[in-house]
Amino acid sequence: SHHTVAVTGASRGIGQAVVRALLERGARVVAGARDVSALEALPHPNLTAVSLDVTDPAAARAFGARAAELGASALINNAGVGVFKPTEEITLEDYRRVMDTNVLGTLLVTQALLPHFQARRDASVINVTSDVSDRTFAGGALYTASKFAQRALTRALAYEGQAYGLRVTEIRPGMVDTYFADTQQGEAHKHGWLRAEDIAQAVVYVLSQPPHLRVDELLLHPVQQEVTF
Ligand code: NJP
Repeated sequence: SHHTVAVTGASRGIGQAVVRALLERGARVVAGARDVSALEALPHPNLTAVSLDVTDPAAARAFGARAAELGASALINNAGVGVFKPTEEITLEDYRRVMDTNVLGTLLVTQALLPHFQARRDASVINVTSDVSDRTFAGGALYTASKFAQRALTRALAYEGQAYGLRVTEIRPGMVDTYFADTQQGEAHKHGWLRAEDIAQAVVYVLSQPPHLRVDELLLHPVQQEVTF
């Protein structure tokens, strides 16, 4: 692949695996996260590390500008956080952190690249949402509200992007063994969960399609996860 791809939340977990998989495929990658030292721990001639807090409009604009300058043809909105609590325990701070990162962050970074993508007419946006972007559960109010909203942003962009050849994809992972929701990678109870690399391969699949094909959505679960649709 000769793409230049912008990836958010690239310092660990799924985002880091996406960066590695794309670099292995010969892509140029513009990787953003707050933990720049983690981004820079993966030195590669085709990797540009950018300090990015997706909730910061100026940082999102700078990230988009850098990616546009490097000729980005794809954006992977992957940055995200999870807080799981019963409704009565959700604080204003929880609300702002989850909604700002997952919803506002997706909006700001997408907006930062859209003028460039509108001019190119062959770009792709992949939003890593969740298998719970259309269902919920006890303790999931805040997180699933953010993922329902992120799904809505994704789908509205798909409609709008038709006018300029934009291909928009929602990747919806079930349980993935990462650092998600203040956990550690490799914890015993996560045995059998999806690996970050599994999601990275889904991203590679979407970006490898011929120009006439758009992948609207991919829903991916570990076999051990309960069937829920
Ligand atoms: O989580 P983790 P995942 N600005 O914690 C970054 C979704 N998902 O890889 O800024 C910029 O290992 C953070 O970087 P840093 C989930 O909702 C997961 O599992 O340096 N970046 C780190 O690189 C999310 O959308 C599961 O702290 C920010 C990355 O995000 C996506 O998968 C299930 C940021 C998080 O890495 C990746 O999560 C599911 C900010 N303000 C959906 N805040 C699952 N793991 O089971 C955070 O359904 N990041």
